[in-house]
Amino acid sequence: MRIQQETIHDFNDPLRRSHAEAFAYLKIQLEDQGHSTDSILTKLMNFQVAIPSWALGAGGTRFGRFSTGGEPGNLDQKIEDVGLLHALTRSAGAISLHIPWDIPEDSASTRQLAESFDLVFDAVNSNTFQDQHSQALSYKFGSLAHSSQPERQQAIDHNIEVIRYGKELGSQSITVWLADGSSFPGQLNFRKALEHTRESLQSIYQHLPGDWKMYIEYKPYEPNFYSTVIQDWGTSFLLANACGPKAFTLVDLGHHLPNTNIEQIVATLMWQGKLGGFHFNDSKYGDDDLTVGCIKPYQLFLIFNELVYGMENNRSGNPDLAWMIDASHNLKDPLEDLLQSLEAIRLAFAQAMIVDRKALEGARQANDVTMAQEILQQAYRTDVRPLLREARLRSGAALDPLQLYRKLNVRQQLINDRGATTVATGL
Ligand SMILES: [Mn+2]
Repeated sequence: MRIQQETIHDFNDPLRRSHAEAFAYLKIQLEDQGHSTDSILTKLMNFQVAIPSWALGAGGTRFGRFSTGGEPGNLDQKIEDVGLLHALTRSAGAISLHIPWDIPEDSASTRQLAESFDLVFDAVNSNTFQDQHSQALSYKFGSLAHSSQPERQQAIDHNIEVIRYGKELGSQSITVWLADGSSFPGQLNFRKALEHTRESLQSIYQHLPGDWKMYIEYKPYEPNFYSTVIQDWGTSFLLANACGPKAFTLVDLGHHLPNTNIEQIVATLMWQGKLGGFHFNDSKYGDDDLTVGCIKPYQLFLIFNELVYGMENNRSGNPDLAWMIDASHNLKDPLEDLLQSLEAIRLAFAQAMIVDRKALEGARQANDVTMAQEILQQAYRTDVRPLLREARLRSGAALDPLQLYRKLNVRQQLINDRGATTVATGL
């Protein structure tokens, strides 16, 4: 299914007048505060968030799985779904694949299909957290950190294969997330496991093309419950440094213990030029994979506040960040959920861009704690949705993507085309 530009135009028409009023009001407010709305809009229009192939179906990572119907059953259909999101929002211009779930049969035609939706391939993701039918050795007790060399080598070879597929598709980065760890005290020699991981990552790094990056993700627990080899940002940072200048830490919002100060982690990594990418989701308790911004929108704003500061004060050469939504859950239509996540991410980004940074630094220098808090909350409490709508209007997207999605009965059309019981591959 493809959404035509004309459909979007017709949908926007009756909404234009009230949008124009709201935008004009906000524009005056922002310009009186010294902001250039055009520059904010340009940044918003350029801000693209990758959609992972595994977020397009109902999640299967927890206990049960309840299909929404019309789920994509192959790689082409996954690309089509991201194409829908991108047509509606013009802000989801990339797809992130998971190998072996998304091995392209014919890379050239897969690339062509993506291009026809104006999509590029974001980071490719390796998978050594589950066994595949065809593999010789099991990852039950680890992969890159495994106590025995043949298992480690198999996992290294898999990652090299993932890079090869990524090259064929025009991707320029690989994300490594390891489930390796232990569930019981005594099970693992911590030091050996970390040394093995470092050596394995270094072997993969040797196969990284010159213009590629490697992102090393961390997670404190799950699926292992006693220890995870790459448990936190510090361990990831240490490994990225051991690999070299093309390796970076990747922050996944859900991969922290409760109440961790994630914005401070962002500031530290950007100071060191080692923050590579970001996975968005939200959570109440752990790695809940909930819609971005649905539980802790203020935290998301505080994180973006550091990201924007880091990007504006990039003295250590932090690379452009890879942005991706990493969520997958059971209840909502996955495409609607992703539309909500995209909106929440862009909202936090826009709010962070209107923080009065000069006044904030002044308040900090004067130790005016009250005013520092006020300045942040002033930005957070500004309704910046007209900015998001204006950015969409200027880039040819729908003023209200979710409303148009429902109006077009997209899910029902997908069910008609693909059936009610399809299962997104790999989940
Ligand atoms: Mn992730």
